[in-house]
Amino acid sequence: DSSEITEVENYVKANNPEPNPEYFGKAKGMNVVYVSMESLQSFVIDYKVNGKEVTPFLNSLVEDEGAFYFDNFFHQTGQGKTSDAEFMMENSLYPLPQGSVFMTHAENTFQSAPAILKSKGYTSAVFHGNYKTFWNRSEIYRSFGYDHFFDATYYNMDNKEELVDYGLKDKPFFEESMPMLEGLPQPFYSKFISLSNHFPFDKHENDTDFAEGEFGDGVVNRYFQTAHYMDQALEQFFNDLKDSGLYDNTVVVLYGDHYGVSENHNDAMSKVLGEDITDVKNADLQRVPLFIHVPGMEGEVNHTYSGQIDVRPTLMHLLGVETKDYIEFGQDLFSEDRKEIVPFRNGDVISEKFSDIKGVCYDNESGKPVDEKMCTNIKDDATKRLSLSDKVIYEDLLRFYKPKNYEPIDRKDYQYINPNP
Ligand code: GP9
Ligand code: MN
Repeated sequence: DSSEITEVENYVKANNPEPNPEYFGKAKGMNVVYVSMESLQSFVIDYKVNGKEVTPFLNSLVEDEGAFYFDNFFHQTGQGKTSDAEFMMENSLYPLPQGSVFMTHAENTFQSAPAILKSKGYTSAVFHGNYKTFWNRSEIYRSFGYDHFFDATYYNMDNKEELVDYGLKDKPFFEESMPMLEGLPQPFYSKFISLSNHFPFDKHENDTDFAEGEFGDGVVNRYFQTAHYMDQALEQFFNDLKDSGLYDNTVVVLYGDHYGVSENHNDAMSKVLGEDITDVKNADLQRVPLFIHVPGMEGEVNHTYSGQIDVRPTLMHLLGVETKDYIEFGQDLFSEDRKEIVPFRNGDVISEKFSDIKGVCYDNESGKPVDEKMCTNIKDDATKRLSLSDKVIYEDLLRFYKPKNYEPIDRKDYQYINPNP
C-alpha cells in the first residue's frame, strides 16, 4: 500500500548523493544515444591477440574523442540478461533475483527515462535487429513510454549472410538505423541494442580479418573476433553520427550489457589472462565497459566503483534534470559524495575497499580474505537496497507515487505496429 512507498521514498531521499555542479546540465537539451554492447566485458579493452588490439576503436575513445571511461564499472544483471541491463538503465531499479522484470512485470507502473524526458520535450526510440516480442520488449516499452520501437521488421532481413541467431549483424544494423534516427524529431532519447557479439560468437569469420584467438576453446577464441567486429561497427556508427551532424549535439553512452564468457570457460580464460580464475578473479571479470561522450567536455578514466544501476541519475544530471523526486537506487557516477558500493543479484557485494564474494570478505588491495566483520556494513547496505527495490516491483508501488513535475504516461497510448504486416 501507500505507506510502503513512503518507506522507500524516505530511504532513497536519504541515500542519494547530490549531483556534482561541474557536470550538472552540461548536456542540457542534447540528444541521447545509448548503445547496449552485447556481452562485452572490460577485459577486452586494451587487450591484444597476436599483437593486435581487439577493440582499437573503443580503446581510442578517451584519448581521441574525449569520452569518459569507467574502469570499475560492473554489470548487475540476473537471469534477464540484456533485458535486466536495459531495465536498470531506464529505471535505476534492480533486476529481480529470479526471472526477468521484462517478462514478469511488464504492466507495472514505471517512471522510466523515456517518460521523464517526454515532459522535457524529448522523443524516444529503440533500435534493435530482432523481433519486438523477444524479452517481451513490445509490452514493457509501452510501460516505459517509448514512442518508437524499430524492431527487425524495419530492417532488411533477407540476406542470410547478414544474420545471426538473434537477428541482424551489427554493421548492417547500425547502417540501416541511421536514416530512421535522422528522421526523429530532436531532441531524442534513443537506444541501440547490438547483437553480433552474442554467444556462441559465430558466423563472423568472413566479416573481419581479425583472427580467432588460440586458447583451446572455440567460444573464447571466437569471442575476440565478434568483439572486434562490433568495435568496427561502432566506429562506423560514430562516423555516421559525425557525417550527419548529430555527433556534436548528442550524448553517447556505450555499455556492456553482461558477461559473455561464463565460468564454464575458466581454463581458457586463465590462459587469456595469464592467471588462475579464482572466485575473486571471477567477480573482477564481471566488469563491463562504460563510455560516456559528452560534446564539449574533456573526458578521462574514472575509477569509481559502480554499476548499471548508477547510469540513469548520471545521465539525467548531465541533461540538467533533477532526480531527487524519483524513486531510484543508483548514484550519479560524477557525484563527489557517492557511496562506492555495487550489489549483485547473486549475493556478492563489491565496494571500494572490501568485497564480499561467495560469503567470504576480501580486502580489494591484497586480494586476501579478511575478517567477515569488515564486510558487514556493505552487506547490510546491499541487502537493504535490493530488498526495497524488489518491493517496488513485486508490489507495483510506483502506482502510489507521483513525482513532482512529472507527467504520468498511460501505456495504452503506446503500441508498436509493424510497417509491413
Ligand atoms: C535478443 C538480444 C539478446 O534480442 O537482446 O538477449 P540476451 O540473450 O543477451 O539476453
Ligand atoms: Mn545480451
